[in-house]
Amino acid sequence: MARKPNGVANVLAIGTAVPPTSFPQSSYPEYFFRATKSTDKPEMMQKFQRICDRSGIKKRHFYLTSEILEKNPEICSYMGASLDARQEIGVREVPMLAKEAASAAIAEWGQPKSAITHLVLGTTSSIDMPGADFQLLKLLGLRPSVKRVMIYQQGCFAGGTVLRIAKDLAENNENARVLVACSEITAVTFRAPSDKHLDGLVGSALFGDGAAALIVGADPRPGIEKPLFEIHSAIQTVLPESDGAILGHLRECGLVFHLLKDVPGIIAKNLGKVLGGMLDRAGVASYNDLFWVVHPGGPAILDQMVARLQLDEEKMRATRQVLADFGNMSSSSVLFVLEEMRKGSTRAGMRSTGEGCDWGIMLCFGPGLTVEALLLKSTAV
Ligand code: WCA
Repeated sequence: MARKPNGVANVLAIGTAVPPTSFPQSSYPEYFFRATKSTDKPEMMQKFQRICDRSGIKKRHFYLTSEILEKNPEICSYMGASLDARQEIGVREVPMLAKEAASAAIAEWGQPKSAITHLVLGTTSSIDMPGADFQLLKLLGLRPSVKRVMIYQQGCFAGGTVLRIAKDLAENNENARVLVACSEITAVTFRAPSDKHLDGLVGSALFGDGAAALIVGADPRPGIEKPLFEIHSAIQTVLPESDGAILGHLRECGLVFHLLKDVPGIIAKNLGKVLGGMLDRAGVASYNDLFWVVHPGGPAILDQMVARLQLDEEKMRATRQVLADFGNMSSSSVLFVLEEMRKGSTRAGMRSTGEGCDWGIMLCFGPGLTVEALLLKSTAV
């Protein structure tokens, strides 16, 4: 009988990757309307400019450059049949970007690839058989007997899902070392603006490309593995009265996103109930005693959350930094925030990887509305 490990799962390394081409947000409206041949719609362009100006984003990275868009004009239409072109890109590029992030995580971990026992991969940017998990296994040259879990089409909350699953795998299988990754490419959602789909404008202003990978395992080997965060508990829940607030439909025209204006309000209104148990478990009195690793869904969500939980603005530092530098990269985003949390803690000379706090909450949300939250404990820097 295999023995169970003794301790909780730990994050042992983190790696991230983005496509090389970045687009400044300040000039994106002009670029986007030109690339989609929509410059004859000046009012919509002004609205898009207003959304970009309010986005809190400085730049985003995209696999889709103007050259690639010119070669794939169907992706630039509003609702034209384009799934084949999008899939050709996503099926190839999602595992490639995941490989880059995973290689960085494995390098930081410093252990041989043969020590990886499980692989959990999340994406909403492609779908295929065998899956992106299989392609990643091949690209990295992992052992064929690595046990894989592929999580498709869950949207932004999958950044929490992959870690929740990795925690269970790490804590129930002796010597398990789980490679966890999320990889997102906006080639599946990119489309021309339309006044019939104004929430689509919000997505075009916010979404970006990126992949992140972590190594997760229990009972870190002293002197060999350096734990960054302990994962103490994980929850998933559906928010009340939130049906239809975030939807994504994969059709011949690609993935079409719908976002109600109410999304920030629904999330803020329900967070207290969802997270109260974690506050008790951490044994702290105030949300300000915790560090926060939040999905950078959009500035309105962060603003309303800060107001409702009466958080100090600095608690959103890592999240707002990732939003500014990369935009909303769906499931990958929250893992970038975790990386920014520990890097920022080191840069600022803090005593712990949680910007000086012992306990913290990782939070992400997506279609459903579904919330994933994990209670983390920081380690010494
Ligand atoms: C709107 C809306 C609205 C404001 N509909 N018009 C990533 C990558 C992938 O490949 C795939 C998926 C993903 C990620 C998925 C997700 O994370 S779900 C996204 C969750 N995010 C949100 O729901 C966005 C939250 N909203 C915001 O952060 C802000 O509202 C926003 C940055 C969009 C605007 O900033 P604001 O609210 O401070 O400013 P305004 O002045 O209130 O809004 C600017 C304009 O945007 C207004 O129009 P106008 O003509 O009066 O200037 C609003 O009506 C409009 N607007 N939300 C349609 N959901």
